[in-house]
Amino acid sequence: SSVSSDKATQETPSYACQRRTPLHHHNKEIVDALQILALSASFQGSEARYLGFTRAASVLKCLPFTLQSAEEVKDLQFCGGHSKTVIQEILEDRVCREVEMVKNSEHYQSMKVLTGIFGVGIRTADKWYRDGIRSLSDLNEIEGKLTGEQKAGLLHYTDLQQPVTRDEAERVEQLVKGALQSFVPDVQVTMTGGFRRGKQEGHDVDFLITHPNEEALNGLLRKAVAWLDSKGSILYHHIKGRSHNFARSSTMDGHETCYAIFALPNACPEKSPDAGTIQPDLDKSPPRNWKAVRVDLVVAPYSEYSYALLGWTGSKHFERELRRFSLQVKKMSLNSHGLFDIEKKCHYPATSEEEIFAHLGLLYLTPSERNA
Ligand code: DGT
Ligand code: MG
Repeated sequence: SSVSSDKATQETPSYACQRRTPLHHHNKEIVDALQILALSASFQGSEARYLGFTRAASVLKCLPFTLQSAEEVKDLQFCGGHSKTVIQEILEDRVCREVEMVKNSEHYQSMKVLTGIFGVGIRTADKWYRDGIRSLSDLNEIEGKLTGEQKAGLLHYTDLQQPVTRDEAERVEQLVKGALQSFVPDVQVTMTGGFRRGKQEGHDVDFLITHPNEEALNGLLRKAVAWLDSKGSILYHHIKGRSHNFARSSTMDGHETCYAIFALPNACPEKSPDAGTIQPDLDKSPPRNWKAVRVDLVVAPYSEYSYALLGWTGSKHFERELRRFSLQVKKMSLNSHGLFDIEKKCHYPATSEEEIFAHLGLLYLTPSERNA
């Protein structure tokens, strides 16, 4: 009908950073399917196909209605032919054969398990796959070749596969703040990543740390992490130092960062009415009173804080689009440290995220509108 095709032909700005992408949207089934194909493409090393499916999924996240007929798909913008075929098949048959094939393929399943290990990227997982490794138990044979990070990832695999809840993230925040404030009482700590965008669960908890006085940040991360470690709160960590001589124009980010696995103590149980009754202890092994949780701690100097906040809030696709827009449309290079105008050869300082959007000539999007 003309009404539905009008809905689909409404102008969609081409970059994800030019549109509001809410956390909850109307086309979950199709978005999930496209994201499986995107992931599979990335497992196969095909960056172009990964981007094609990711962009199509991201466009659907902004649609203000649920797609119902294959007819509506024809006019969708920024959806390639392959993605459109997938969407139409799902609308007509409820399932897409290609997606089902991917989900059942040995490569996809093994890569999903292997890249799910902390410290294992696509390249490592694919190399292992080509060496015949299919599952976690196969990794015991090459245990000696694993990095410290990967050994820790394997050891805490089951816990780290469980999503981190918002309540757990807030308890991590208390731990982190307590440690940092014991050295610098007025240090600023902000939870970033998916939780800042309004997600109720995540794969890790991300924090950004800053202070108006740059001196106060010197050595702070190492001291706070050592303090937490001494209390038994840390199962694994490594700190990447600040890279002082990194090129401002590069896409690499060089903030001092701690990649950690925390032992998060369980929440105190609510007193139940029969709290006093004696329970028979059938299982002799003492119950574990902590959960392993992935935590990233990033330190940014005050002058770069807004750029670091924007860069660590995500989503990953939103960040990627923001940098692509900056470069292609504005001829500016954006990263978590600042914004550089390539033609005018100057930096743009900013004291808020709003200012950065303004520098780029973009409508301001709140964190919860950046779920691209
Ligand atoms: P999740 O999976 O629930 O934790 O989802 P997010 O959105 O929190 O994803 P995460 O934790 O992987 O990353 C949060 C944001 O931080 C993401 O948009 C990109 C950014 N980010 C992640 N790793 C790095 C990094 O090494 N350098 C920089 N500059 N940004 C990073
Ligand atoms: Mg995160």
